[in-house]
Amino acid sequence: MSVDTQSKAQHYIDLEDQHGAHNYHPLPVVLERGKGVYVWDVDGKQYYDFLSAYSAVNQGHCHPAIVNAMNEQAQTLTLTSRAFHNDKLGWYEKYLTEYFQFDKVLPMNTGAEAVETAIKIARKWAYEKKGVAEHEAKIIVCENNFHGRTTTIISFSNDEGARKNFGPYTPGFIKIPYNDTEALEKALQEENVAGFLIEPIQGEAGVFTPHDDFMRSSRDLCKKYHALFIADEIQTGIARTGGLLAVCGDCNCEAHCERQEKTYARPDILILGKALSGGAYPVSAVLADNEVMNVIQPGQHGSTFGGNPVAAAVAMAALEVVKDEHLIQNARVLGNYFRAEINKYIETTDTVVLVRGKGLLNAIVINDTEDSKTAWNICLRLRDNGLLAKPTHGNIIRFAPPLVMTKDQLDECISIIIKTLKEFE
Ligand code: IF1
Repeated sequence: MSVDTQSKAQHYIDLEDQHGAHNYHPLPVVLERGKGVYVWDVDGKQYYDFLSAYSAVNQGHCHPAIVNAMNEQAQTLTLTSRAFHNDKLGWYEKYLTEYFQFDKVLPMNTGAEAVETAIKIARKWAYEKKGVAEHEAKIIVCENNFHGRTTTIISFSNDEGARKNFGPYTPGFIKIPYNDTEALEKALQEENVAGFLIEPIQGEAGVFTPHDDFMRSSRDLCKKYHALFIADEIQTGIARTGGLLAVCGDCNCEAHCERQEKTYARPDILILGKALSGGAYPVSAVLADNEVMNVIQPGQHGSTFGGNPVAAAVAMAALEVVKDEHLIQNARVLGNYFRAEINKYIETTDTVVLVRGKGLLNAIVINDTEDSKTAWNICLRLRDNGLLAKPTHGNIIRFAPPLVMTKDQLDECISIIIKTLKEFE
């Protein structure tokens, strides 16, 4: 990097620093363009994107089908609010509910809003269908969860940074250890439980992957105790983990199928976001069957932008891409290959302890303490070597490239990653 170009990137970083709230600590790289699995910085340097905007860009950057759908709709009708009908929403709702096999959808914009929506639906269901006493409904959640940043959601976080000094906190949540069926059953035996809210893989916790049948046994236990099984698939859903959803288990079909009956931990409430738009636009959704969704009646929930025509057009295009380009299979095959290759390297070194994940949502654990700067320093070096990834803790790096990657591209990425890790041996 010459002095000149260094100052160009620095200019943008300084602008953010001076005029933006300091609520983030980004890797020092300033991006101006993206295409497929690549992004380019303001100096024209090309990188592989190994974060995919936290799994929002599963379909790759600026996918032409998604961008075209967005452009076309943006020139026709952008927003009506839900005070009036529009000619896209119904088609989108039909498309989405058929795609994921639920009776109904409630459209929102961001992930946190969709999680809030699911919590509200679950509580209302508990009062009106389960007979829980007013104001007593409880929702079971897991330790080290990440479900967003609203005041209610951070109320049941145990991340100090996300939570501290934002109280008073919303009551009504029971926390259990992740991946602990016994603790779940015990919690479900408490009175007034409305549901169990879970990430099928904990992203922020370091791509923590539960044992194989944790989802199925959670679903079965929820059924047994008449509580709603609520899956936050905002990050894990839409092909990322090598299934249509992570709760699909071992089935990698493009749509719901018979085989899936054997492996699918079907949620009572399914929460989607991020890749629902391929990263082009904030689109989230909550899906459920009539028995649950019908507790919401006019005036009880909504959003100005939720279900707007641009969102509807973009989401349909984004989900078509998932099918057309076989992203589920690609994520599964490349994910298995990625972990196998990284494992081969791990056998030769003490630098990396393990690789874990599912499909193309993976992380490596570096042989250092959680409060070290090693993962950050490795990410800086990866950047220099042309690959962008982000630490989730001091010693964990998440690897989640767009799912439109080819095997040849992934091979190049694996060599960049191993070459970089070797610099830290
Ligand atoms: C940030 C993490 C990822 C999510 C799940 C809901 C939401 C998210 C499972 C909320 C959002 C993002 C938000 C992002 C960081 C990021 C993240 F590291 F913090 F945990 F992806 F792993 N449920 N996750 O992962 O969705 O309201 O943001 O649309 O900067 O906070 P949102």
